[in-house]
Amino acid sequence: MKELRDVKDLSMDTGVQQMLVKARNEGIDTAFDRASKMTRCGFGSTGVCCKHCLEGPCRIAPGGKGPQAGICGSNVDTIVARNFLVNITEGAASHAEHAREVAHAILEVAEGKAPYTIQDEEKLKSIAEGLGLVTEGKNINQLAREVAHKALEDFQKQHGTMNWLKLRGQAKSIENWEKLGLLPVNAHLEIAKAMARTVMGGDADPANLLLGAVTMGLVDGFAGLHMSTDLQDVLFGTPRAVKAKYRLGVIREEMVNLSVHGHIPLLAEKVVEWAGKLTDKAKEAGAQGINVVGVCCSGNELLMRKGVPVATNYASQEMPILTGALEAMVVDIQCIMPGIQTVASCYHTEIITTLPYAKIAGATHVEFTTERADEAAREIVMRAINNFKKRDPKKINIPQEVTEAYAGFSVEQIVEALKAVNAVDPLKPLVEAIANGEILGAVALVGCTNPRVKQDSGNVALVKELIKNNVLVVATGCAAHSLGKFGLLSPDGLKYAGDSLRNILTVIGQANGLPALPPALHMGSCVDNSRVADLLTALANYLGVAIKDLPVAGSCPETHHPKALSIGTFFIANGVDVHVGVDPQVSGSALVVNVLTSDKENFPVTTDGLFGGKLIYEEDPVKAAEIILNRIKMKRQALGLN
Ligand code: CUV
Repeated sequence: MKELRDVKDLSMDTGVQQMLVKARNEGIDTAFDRASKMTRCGFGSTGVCCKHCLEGPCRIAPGGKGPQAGICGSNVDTIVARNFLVNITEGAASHAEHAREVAHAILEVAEGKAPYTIQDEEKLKSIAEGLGLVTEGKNINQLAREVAHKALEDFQKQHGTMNWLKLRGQAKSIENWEKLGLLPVNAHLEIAKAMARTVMGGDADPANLLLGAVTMGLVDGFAGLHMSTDLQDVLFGTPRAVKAKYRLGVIREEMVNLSVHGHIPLLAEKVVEWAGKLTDKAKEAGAQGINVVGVCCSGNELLMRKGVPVATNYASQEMPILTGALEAMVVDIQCIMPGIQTVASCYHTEIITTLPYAKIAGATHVEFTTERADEAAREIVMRAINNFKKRDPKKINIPQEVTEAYAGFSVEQIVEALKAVNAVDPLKPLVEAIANGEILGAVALVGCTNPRVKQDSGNVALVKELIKNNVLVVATGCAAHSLGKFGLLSPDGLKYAGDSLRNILTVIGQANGLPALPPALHMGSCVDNSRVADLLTALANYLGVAIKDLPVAGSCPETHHPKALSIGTFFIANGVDVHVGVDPQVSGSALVVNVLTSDKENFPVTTDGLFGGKLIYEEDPVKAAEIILNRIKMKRQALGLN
């Protein structure tokens, strides 16, 4: 049995460390300790294990030792490329399903069948116009219905190109994808096709499989990220800057604590609404009120629109339960560790699953559909209230640290903030600062935390290095939580920034009545990486260039999920370099590694050559920052900037 690691090596977050000690004292297993005990499979981690038929599993040993082809004759390049495409398809399918749920909800709202009200009519109108719909003379529900139908077409149509790709893609990127024959028709068709091409006896050309991965990245980007964000903004409002709190200290002993975990805000928003309505019941139970806290991307959705505090991010999702003061954790889809139920079974916490295709054995299931959103949310909150009396006071131990952070930086909010500096031409100050080098470039910090690596350390170290070099940082997902916990979503974090970046963010902040803008702007959940793409599209269009020409990059130092690979592929398809700090499990094939990571001068066919962006794999965050900075400088030079 492998040794457990010192808790100081598991997370930067002292509250998480405190809970890990508690877990060990109580004999409770957590993801961090399971990660220490788990040996990585040498074949699986390099992508060379093929399990696509019953002749195998076959695996190709590295270094030319042993068989160099599977029983069917697949070589290592085909096996690795095929596994990569399968991974990306899983990621894209997750986001497409998320978007489809929201599109379906909008249709029901428009038909008066679901208890939500459309919050951003202006955005609805602009989306409708972008989709080529006639808006004049139509009321909001009519428009919402037509937009929902256009969205659902992206899961049904048999010809042409996905509507959302034409709505949100940058023209120069679309031109390139069309030339390469990569445009997706509809999300479900492409996902089914990817499953069919990765089956035994299907596609056996590694280069072709990798191009299939790019199409899947486009499915994720448009029928996942963009569609989700657009329709969620319509339904729940477009985020505006908010101030909120981070870390386990947001859990309050005197309150009924209910955490919301997962991804789709349809559930999360309703839980917040009902928590507000049932305060009296909580008081009857002896609590002072109801405290909803966020975990992972549901946490981000609620933070961005409502300023709901965030308890923790992915790797430490079991820790809120270990405080002994969490009455319930309600979940929907994605990134939910089944391990939460094992921990909860040692406490009074009730885990509540809500969707028929994402249950956990042992958990309570309260089926959530949009039609019965109110009944379900009421039941969930009442369950939390009823659990308050079941607490064991001896087990309560809540870490006290809390940090303050700003979030809510939608593109609309960023543009509005810039208008305070230049009302007529808001992007001008930003573009000028990039042009004269005051801002070197921009990087989106995205993705997760991973129990195998010290939580938050890669995300924080990389961003400190970038802002020191005057790179503007935007952030999403659990990576943004890392920054929030360590002061980088607060103006105080500017002490780590280079002089010229600090000056610019101070000027913009002060024009908006704040001491300064934070060094990293929190743009939302993982699907809100669409906001990053929108910002890049706006900048590229302003300059009349392609996104691939911009001095920008994406970075994902601590990911764990295939979704990160599909989102990354979407950005690479747009010509944006994407760094990952965790092994993408393709190293078994030199061909695949070269296509994805080599510069265009160094290999005949690369994503760098086809799209202008490449994958960068580097585990050390400081070295990764250096590579990113060099690529940014290279792109600046190509634009004639120094
Ligand atoms: Ni979708 S994908 S751990 S919740 S960011 Fe969080 Fe974000 Fe990664 Fe999951």
